[in-house]
Amino acid sequence: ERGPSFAPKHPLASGPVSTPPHTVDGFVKEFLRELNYGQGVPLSRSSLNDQYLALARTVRGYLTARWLQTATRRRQKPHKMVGYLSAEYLLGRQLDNALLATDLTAIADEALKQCGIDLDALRQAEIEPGLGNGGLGRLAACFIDSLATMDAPCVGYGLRYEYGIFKQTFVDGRQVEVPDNWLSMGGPWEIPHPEMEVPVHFGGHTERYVGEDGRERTRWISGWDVLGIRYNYMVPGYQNGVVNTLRLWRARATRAFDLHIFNAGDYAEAVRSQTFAENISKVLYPEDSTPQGKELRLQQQYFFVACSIYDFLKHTQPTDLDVRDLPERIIFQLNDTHPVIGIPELMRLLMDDYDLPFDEAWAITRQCFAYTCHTLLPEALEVWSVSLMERLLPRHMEIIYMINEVFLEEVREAFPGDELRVRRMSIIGDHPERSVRMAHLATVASVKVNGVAELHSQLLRDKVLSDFSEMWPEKFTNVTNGVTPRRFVRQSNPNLSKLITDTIGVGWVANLDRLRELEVYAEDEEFRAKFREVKALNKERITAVLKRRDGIELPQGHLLDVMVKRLHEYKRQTLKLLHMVTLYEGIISGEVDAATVTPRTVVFGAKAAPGYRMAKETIFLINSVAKVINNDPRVEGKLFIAFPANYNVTLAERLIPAADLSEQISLAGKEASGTGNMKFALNGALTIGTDDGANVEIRQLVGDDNFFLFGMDEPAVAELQAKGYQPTAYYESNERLRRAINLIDSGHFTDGNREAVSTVIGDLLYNDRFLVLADYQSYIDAQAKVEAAYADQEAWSRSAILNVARTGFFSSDRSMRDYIDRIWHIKTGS
Ligand code: HBZ
Repeated sequence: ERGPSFAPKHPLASGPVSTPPHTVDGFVKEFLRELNYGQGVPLSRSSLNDQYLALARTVRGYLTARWLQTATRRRQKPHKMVGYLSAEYLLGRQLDNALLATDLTAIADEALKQCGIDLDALRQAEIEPGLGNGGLGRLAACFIDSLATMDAPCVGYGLRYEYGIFKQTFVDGRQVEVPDNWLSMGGPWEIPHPEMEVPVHFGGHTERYVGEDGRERTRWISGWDVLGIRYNYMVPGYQNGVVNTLRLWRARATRAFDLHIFNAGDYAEAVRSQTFAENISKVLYPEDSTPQGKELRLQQQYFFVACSIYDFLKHTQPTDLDVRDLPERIIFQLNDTHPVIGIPELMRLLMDDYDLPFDEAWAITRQCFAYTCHTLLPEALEVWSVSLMERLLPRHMEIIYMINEVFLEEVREAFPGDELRVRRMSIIGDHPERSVRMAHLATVASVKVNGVAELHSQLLRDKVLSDFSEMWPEKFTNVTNGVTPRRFVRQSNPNLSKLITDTIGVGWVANLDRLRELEVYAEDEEFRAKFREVKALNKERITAVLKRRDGIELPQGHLLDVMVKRLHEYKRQTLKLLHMVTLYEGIISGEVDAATVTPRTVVFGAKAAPGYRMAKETIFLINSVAKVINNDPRVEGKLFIAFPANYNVTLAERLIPAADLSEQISLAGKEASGTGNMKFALNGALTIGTDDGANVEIRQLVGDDNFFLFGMDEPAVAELQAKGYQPTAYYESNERLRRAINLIDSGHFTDGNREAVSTVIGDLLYNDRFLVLADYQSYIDAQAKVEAAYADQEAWSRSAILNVARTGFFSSDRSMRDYIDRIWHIKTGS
């Protein structure tokens, strides 16, 4: 292996290459070169995939020059950097983003035209890398985009799953998962480094030994090892010449792994054990809550974190660094608890490899991590059984015990005589089995702990981690989430982007506060008309997409009402469904004249975790209700439900810009933040929402007149639950609710099959953990207000424009500014 740097004689050896020419001619040449020499085909014989791969490679070439330049500049003057540790990056398609970042869209379009190729066709050939479940993974992708745009020194670290989030299909209305083989057509955006292997150890045991200096030390004799292979992805800043790195790890078997089996002559067994090692980076776990405590998942977590920390220490930091200065060089941001095993891993390296005593290693480690929590659901807090930890990572388990011991001493000192508190706060829990509470470990070791919206951070302080916030109030902080305006406005909504740029100039894309300048135009009739034209064009675009992609024929001229997010009871897709059934029941019972109904199309997009029974039953129910409502002539085409399968980033980019109404209807106190809510508001949809997560801040910013608030707030929820919630009481006292539920229960939507809906209906009536029935009437009333407001198109447009103008705060650039100033303390720019 050639080391990371050597000293060649050639004058160009260390200099950064130059960017290929920014001209149509130059682009054509680069493209044909990739096609001919990269793909090995002449243009006249090339397939669509050949052309896509050649185009991707061409654009990547433009990025690479900037990437090398950025790395060289950073090496010359190393500053403290961020290691963003995340098990998920839900990146979405790369091509458009890379074209926009390099300002090559128009050039590429013209160059391809000269070759007789349609850029749009190639765009559609890209399979999106779906290396995440939902909000948490997409947030990581937005954050690294912003950090590159702000020229902040950051490496994103994660896993290169061979299979990302499953592809959702519907068979007879039920979700069927298909593996997402996203690399099957080639991975033009990644640069593998198979020669730079990182050894990662598992299993075995630890032993004490006495070093030459007479001091007792510990070593870990592992039971089996795998290798981490580095895959680099480029993360371009927006038209600023900066390209950062996303480094994803793939597991490969060691040679030693199977050699002795080979020698024993069992070839098949040798190959099987290789598969075992490589399984670690095989597939993304599709659960986005209720962690199952699966061994492979812990292997994944340790694997990517061990590779990442090793990579930083060996390759990224200046070679002359003294590990005692580590806190001036790096801050590792923990994206939820998934990378928290990195804390004992750094301790292990400092103690066992760098020979520091525990106290010194602990003092350093406690300055190198910060933790973001993304949930409030108690069942979502990760724990690992001590027995599994002892078997898989015995040295780490010892270190966790040591950490816990000194930590609990601190607790006893701060709260003498309060042994109940000591037990509550312990990193080791006893029930239902001895286990490691990863959120406690993260909180103890981190410089800062943050929630992802004001309300969420407050509830973390007051409820989930209250003992910790009493002990360390200054450790707790909030950073409200954000979304990247490059992907979610500039790229996904070109019509609105043009209108904005024509009105206030170009600067808003990297400075979203400037959207404020649009506020005055809310009063401008001509501007409002143009704004409506944009919405209409975007509705045409999504109509074409759904027709091509799903064979769905969207009715025209409807209010477009969108609820897209993971399927979860707390998010309450059933509440939206009850609303639609109520409208429908009103018509077929003859109570409401269909002619008077506001034409409304609801689009659902939602994947259910494959093992989440209630979520899957809800999907079936939505599809069942859709089929009946969409085909009942009594509705006169006024109501329509579309549920395109496989909602993903690519579909989001088309759907969100077309929406009139954004559904953010989780039970108050359950949705940590939400980020879809921000994307809708920024694209000029009005929100109907509860006082939950970042909805609270959206409403404060856009104003009550431009937001449809409904439902109980968090204290009211807590109160109702404390006094004992009875869903049947709501069912019995509310006639419209009763009629809607009865209609579903009668089998009306399931060909008379009542059994098919009993899981959802039974839960609503006799359990209803997320108070759907309690918020039903308030929701129905708010929807009536939506209809009244929509009837006045001028007023609606005014509100929609104000939503755009007042939500620049939700740029992930602002989130990153907050992390940089209040948590990381790093410098941006060189
Ligand atoms: O993180 C989401 C929150 O539910 C949402 O409110 C917030 O806006 C977003 C970003 O902060 N949480 C997730 O998306 N969580 C996961 O995807 C997840 C994945 C694997 C797990 C647990 C959670 O093991």
